[in-house]
Amino acid sequence: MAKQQVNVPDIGGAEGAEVIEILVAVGDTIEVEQSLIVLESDKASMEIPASHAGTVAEILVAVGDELAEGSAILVLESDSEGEGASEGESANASPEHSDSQGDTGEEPRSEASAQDESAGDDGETGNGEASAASAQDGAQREVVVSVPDIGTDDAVDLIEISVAVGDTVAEGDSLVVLESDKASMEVPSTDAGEVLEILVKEGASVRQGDDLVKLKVSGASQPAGANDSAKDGANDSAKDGAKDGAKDGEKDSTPAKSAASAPAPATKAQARASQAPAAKGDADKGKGGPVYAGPAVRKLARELGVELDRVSGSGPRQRILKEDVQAFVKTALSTGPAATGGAGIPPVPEVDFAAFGEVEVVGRSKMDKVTAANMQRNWLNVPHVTQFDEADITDLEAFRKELKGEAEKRGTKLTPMPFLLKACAVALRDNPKFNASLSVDGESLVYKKYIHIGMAVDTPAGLLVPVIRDVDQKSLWELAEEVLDMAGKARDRKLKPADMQGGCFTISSLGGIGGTGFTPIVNAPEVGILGVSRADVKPVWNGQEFVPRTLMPVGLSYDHRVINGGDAGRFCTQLVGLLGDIRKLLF
Ligand code: CAO
Repeated sequence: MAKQQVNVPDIGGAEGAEVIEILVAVGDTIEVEQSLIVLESDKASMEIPASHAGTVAEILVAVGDELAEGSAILVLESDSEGEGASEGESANASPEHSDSQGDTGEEPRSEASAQDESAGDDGETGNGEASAASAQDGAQREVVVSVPDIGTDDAVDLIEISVAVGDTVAEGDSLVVLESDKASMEVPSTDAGEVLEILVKEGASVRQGDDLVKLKVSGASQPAGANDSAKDGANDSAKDGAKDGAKDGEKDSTPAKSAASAPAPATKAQARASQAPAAKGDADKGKGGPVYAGPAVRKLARELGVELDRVSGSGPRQRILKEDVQAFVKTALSTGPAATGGAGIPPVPEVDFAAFGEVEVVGRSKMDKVTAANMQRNWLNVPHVTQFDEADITDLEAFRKELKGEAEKRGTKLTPMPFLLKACAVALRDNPKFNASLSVDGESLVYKKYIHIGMAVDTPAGLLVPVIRDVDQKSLWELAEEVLDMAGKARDRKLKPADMQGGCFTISSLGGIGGTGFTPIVNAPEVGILGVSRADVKPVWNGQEFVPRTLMPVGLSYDHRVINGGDAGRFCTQLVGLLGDIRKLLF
């Protein structure tokens, strides 16, 4: 097993870039070029791809760490000979640093030869080597800043010009913002100076090397020493790349000279990198589309805890500007959580309904308002999943009908509800997670050793949920009586607060009303609720023929922080099995 440390490649001069996402875990098998982490500087975001295949043995960074070129990212383990460096050796992650020399088996190129080649290839302007061309030497000279290596030959949109003629810019200031369908990146100024001319229009399609902005720069052209050092950087990269490539046997797709280019997303890694937040934006389609925002805006939004898909952009193509993020925060602070719905959720706009016809405004009861608040709290706090099934209650219904006379004699009524309570009690006993609650800090589960089940009751005043205690210890007749009693008290508003406390699980039956299925909201801190719909006779294939069976639809909603799909599947399967053959309730 060869171990190899993967380091941050040339990130185009960014001095410190923050780890904003780690995309792999220890034990993951990594392909060449697979993204490992996402780095973000104040100018660009970048995914750092793997230069080698292997298994992640160790991750050496954490989200929030500041990394620079050469910082260790992770250790890869690989068993294929020659694929990686030998144990303990390190490699820069960027494919730019793996040279084709490895393929040919040639000696690594010397620093000089790498530099010479780049000069020869690119001519005077050093296209790709430096994105600025000096027009004139002397105390004042003109420099044209062009599109740097953006990692693609395709044209990209220029969506924002961040400067105006006459502006004074510092080296590194953003001049324009480019955006492809997946990425956005700022092109920084290569020099300090004054903007003489804007050579492009907003909305133009541009490619690497296209001229963007002409600057008047004070002072002589870059001193030889400075150039040298830039070249040295490039050569070091070339040298490292050649060396790594020789070891790695991988192909270089970009000349190593990119190290000397402007600090814009100059390397392939960077260009891809800027895809990271944009791709994220694509996923965040709260407003029904991708989020258009530059890295600096994304950084500001992260710092302020603002979800960009909730912010309306006032820039071109609804691009979100810094001012938009600031305005969003101001509004959220001034309107407060009641109006916004909390958690930064934008309020539903107020509509003058009377403008469309006659209306009547009726105040809501306290109970309605409390129920609404509870529903919203539970809906927002609990990640819900609902599992559906159908219970074949043909035999249960036959048995229930047989007992109708006896129920009357007892002065009670035997609906499906007591059977549901009994079946749920058995399923809760056998699947104790459903009878548990999550501690407030999320660190533990509280398993309840009692089985108290809430029963949603539809009353004229609103929804009430009395709790039937120790369901597992009560007979069907006792349960039938209690269902009637509690439902009656609820409708007569005679329930005491204690009657509605201590539930472990809830049943909401709309079977007497109708419907084929619904997704009930978990009554937190409970973790499960069973929604029961109206049973109906349906044809069921018994292996030879269709036979009429009475099927009762059930929907089990659960808190996915506590319950997994497998748990819910087992609970539901047992439940419908118990209702399908009530003899099993005896065990
Ligand atoms: N399929 C077919 N028929 C059903 C049935 C089902 N799943 N469940 C009940 N029935 C039948 C009953 O057998 C009864 O018929 P009979 O009088 O002929 O026997 C009839 O429907 C009415 O039953 P019921 O609703 O009065 O009694 P119940 O014990 O089934 O339910 C209670 C009691 C309190 C749960 C119910 O009255 C109720 O209030 N349900 C509404 C719950 C609710 O609002 N949930 C939503 C909460 S979230 O908004």
